Amino acid sequence: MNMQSPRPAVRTTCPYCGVGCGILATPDGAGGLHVAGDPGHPANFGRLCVKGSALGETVGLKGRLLAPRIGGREAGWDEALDLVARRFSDTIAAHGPDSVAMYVSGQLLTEDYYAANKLMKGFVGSANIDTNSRLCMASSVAGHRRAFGSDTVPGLYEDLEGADTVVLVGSNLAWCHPVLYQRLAAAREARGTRVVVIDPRRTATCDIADLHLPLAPGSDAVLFNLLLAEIDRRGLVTETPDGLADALAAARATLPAATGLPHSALRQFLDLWCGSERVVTVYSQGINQSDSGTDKVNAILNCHLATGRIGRPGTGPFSVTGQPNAMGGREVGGLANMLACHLDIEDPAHRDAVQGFWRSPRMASRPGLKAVDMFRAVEEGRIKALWIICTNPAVSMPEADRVARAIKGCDFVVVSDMIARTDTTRLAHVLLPATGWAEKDGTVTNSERRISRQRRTLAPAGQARDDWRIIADVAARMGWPEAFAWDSPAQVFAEHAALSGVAGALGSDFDISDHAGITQAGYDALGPFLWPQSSRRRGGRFFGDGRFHTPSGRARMIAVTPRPPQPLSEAWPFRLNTGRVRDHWHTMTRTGLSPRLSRHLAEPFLELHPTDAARLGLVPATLAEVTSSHGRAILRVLVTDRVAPGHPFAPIHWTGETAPSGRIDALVDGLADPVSGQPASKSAPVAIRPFAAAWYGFAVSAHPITPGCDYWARATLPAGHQAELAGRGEPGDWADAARRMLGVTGDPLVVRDPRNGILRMAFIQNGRLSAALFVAREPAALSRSHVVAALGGDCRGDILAGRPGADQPDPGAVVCACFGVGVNTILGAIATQDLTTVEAIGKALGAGTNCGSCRPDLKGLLVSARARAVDLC
Ligand SMILES: Nc1nc2c(c(=O)[nH]1)N[C@H]1C(S)=C(S)[C@@H](COP(=O)(O)OP(=O)(O)OC[C@H]3O[C@@H](n4cnc5c(=O)[nH]c(N)nc54)[C@H](O)[C@@H]3O)O[C@H]1N2
Ligand SMILES: Nc1nc2c(c(=O)[nH]1)N[C@H]1C(S)=C(S)[C@@H](COP(=O)(O)OP(=O)(O)OC[C@H]3O[C@@H](n4cnc5c(=O)[nH]c(N)nc54)[C@H](O)[C@@H]3O)O[C@H]1N2
Ligand code: SF4
Ligand SMILES: [Mo]
Repeated sequence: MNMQSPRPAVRTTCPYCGVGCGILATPDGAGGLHVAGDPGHPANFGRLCVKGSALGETVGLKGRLLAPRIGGREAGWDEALDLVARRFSDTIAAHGPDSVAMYVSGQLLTEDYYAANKLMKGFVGSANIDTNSRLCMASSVAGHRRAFGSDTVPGLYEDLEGADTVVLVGSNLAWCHPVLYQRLAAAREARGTRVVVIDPRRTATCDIADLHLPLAPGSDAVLFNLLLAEIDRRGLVTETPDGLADALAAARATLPAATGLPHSALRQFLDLWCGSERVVTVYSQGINQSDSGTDKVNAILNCHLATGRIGRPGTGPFSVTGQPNAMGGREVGGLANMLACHLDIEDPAHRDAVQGFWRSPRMASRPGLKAVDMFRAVEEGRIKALWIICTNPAVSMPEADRVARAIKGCDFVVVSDMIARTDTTRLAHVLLPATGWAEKDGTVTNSERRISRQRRTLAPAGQARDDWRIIADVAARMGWPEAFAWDSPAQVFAEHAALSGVAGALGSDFDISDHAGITQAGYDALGPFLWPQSSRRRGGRFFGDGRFHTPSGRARMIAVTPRPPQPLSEAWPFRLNTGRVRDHWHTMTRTGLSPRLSRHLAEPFLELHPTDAARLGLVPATLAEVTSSHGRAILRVLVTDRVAPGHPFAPIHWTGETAPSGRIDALVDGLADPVSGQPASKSAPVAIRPFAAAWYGFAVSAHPITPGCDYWARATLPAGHQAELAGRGEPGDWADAARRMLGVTGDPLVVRDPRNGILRMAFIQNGRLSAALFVAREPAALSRSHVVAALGGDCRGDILAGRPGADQPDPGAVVCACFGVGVNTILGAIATQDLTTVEAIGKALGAGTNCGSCRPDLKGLLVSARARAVDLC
């Protein structure tokens, strides 16, 4: 094969967030990919955010799991599959179907997910299959089912563009659904959409907010009850859903104090919402991840149901999904309390229909264990064989240390992942290498119910196999070869579509039976489409006709009595909020491979209000030790009034691989919503105190860094690696410690100033900088971008100054990841070229003109530059 021959672009779908952007991927002939937004895809019309744009940097073989492993040694596929099948079969024979479990993921493709659900519910005969969507969408699912009688997202993305008012509640859309945010920002620009952000924290999303309501954490149900009472007072109730009177009574009984919002802001919100016939309320994890998340979802849905603002253009509640296939997982029944195709596991007629379709020997007859309970059962030895696929629970589950211990103590643990070293793969008896995004074929469903093809563009890495095939091969070895005899994902999809026809006949909203007879060619050519797709119904919005999926056909309003979040105490006086950053994805197994994505925020941090910081004696850029009744973390202190006093924020992304003391879920309680089982991941009671570091450090190396000190956080660079470091005690021999840490040999150049504990070392090999270490008693003050840029380049001793010489500009921390434009460069250009708009910055420097993810940051810099200019006058 000619490695250089240009190949045509392949239409595929982004593997990150639930926006589900279409991508044109072109193999570069050397194992890599060029990616661009697909102008023809209705989710993004050609746009991509920074994570999508950087996909090409993450498809290499670095870090991949390339062959099956048993007990740490490489093994053949047959041996590994035989072992998995035998251990699962033996455990079931000895202890019954409920003694085994699968924990899967909203990042699996629908075909993978379908296979896993069929195996567990229909053939093992247990519903002990749950998914990380339990941590993500479970409260939305439960809220939808209570209100609509089905887990249906009624609206479409275009409704955000057609609305007069868009309310974003518990959603940092700018960072977490960037392309949808860009579509909203463009609509606002074009037609003056009013945007309300409801979030205790002032996020990047507030950049386009006409109104930001920094409500007290957990008080959303109070706010939406107040809204419902106001809707009633103004005579805006136009519909008569079931439960209307009780819901109104509960709403009228709700007092505003708990929101902590000033009367004027509250009034403004009520006026805006009530005054906009076309209103969309978008909600996400600030609502779902709560011990009363389902009630909060219903408090929102109530307002739309009472006013009939649902199912029509520019209206509706809108649960934006996190993972690329969170929706597809719900469609196949990946949650322990669902069946398949939105059918009910509790309904005998539904169970019989699915069992008949699958011709399966048995059928789970009751809901299985939800994630938190599942890992408790693992801990207690009730689950004796566990298969984890496409998720990293040792990091992402609440009480993560306890979950990791439970997995470690389990008799038999299988992990399917594409990456060799994660906090979870470390605990497995058997590791199965899965193909990654660019290597697999299948479908995903985005937040607006649009099913898109993900298409294979690269050959599988090493011996990696597709998840659906691995599951089917194990099922065959467990005795059910005929039921899992698919040859391709197209066949799995066809079967799923056929089953959805059976479900549709039983009244399910999810019905794509138009595709039941799809051929390989049809599957190859399949363009993005909205479900449902059947002779009964095709595409469009749900519920505009006032017909719902409840037995009465009417919607149900739920009487919500708001509950405050878990109380704080003297021992744990802070409520820790947790969430995402712009350029990283979850536990970073993929985004961490991209140097570009690692520049925006390179270590775990704690956003703390200035009054809290002052009270705790915490200086910016030092380290804080955060503890809870479950665990401990050490985080960089970022003092900011973006957060409220008493309510700090920390990101979720760091792990045992990247920053072992930054694992946030080690702190988070397993407390879950009683209806949905979704954990309250946004409100961990914690204590905070300074971490007594004797020294702070920053290191770069062309080789992998293995720090081994009390605090470290490492990240990938174009020419190697970097790490932030700190320790309580100093090593006896720094040069020796540095060689071990930085993977280098030889004697370094050294600069030392014992008075302030400054020690700087540079390792130079063949005239090039191969590693450097900067140590001080205070947080290392040096230009990281300068040192990073110097790594691997010609080097004289002057790198030990830690900053550029007077003749070299220092670009500062990277703001625009696409073009690598630093904060100093931007501030300099704003000042010298008199730039006043984000567009002008783009023209001058290129920053913000590709994916647009940094545009809120650029706007922030314009504001701070203006403030500085005023200060100087
Ligand atoms: N860059 C990036 N994007 C992602 C992901 C990622 O890892 N990185 N992950 C994807 C996934 S799986 C998901 S689920 C989504 C999540 O997307 P989002 O839900 O938008 O993201 P989060 O940062 O988890 O939380 C959203 C906001 O909830 C706020 N919040 C906390 N407590 C409360 C409260 O009591 N009330 C209200 N109203 N707000 C509160 C937080 O301050 C935070 O700003 O993002 C998806 N997109
Ligand atoms: N405190 C707190 N905790 C949270 C949250 C929060 O906001 N706060 N958010 C929660 C939410 S919403 C979510 S969605 C979870 C996410 O948490 P996780 O699902 O644990 O996070 P990921 O890093 O996405 O894990 C995916 C794993 O699958 C692997 N992988 C990728 N592609 C494939 C594939 O095709 N096949 C296989 N077999 N493996 C693959 C990756 O390498 C990685 O190890 O975290 C939850 N935890
Ligand atoms: S918004 Fe970004 S992460 Fe989400 S699907 Fe689109 S390109 Fe991927
Ligand atoms: Mo999620």
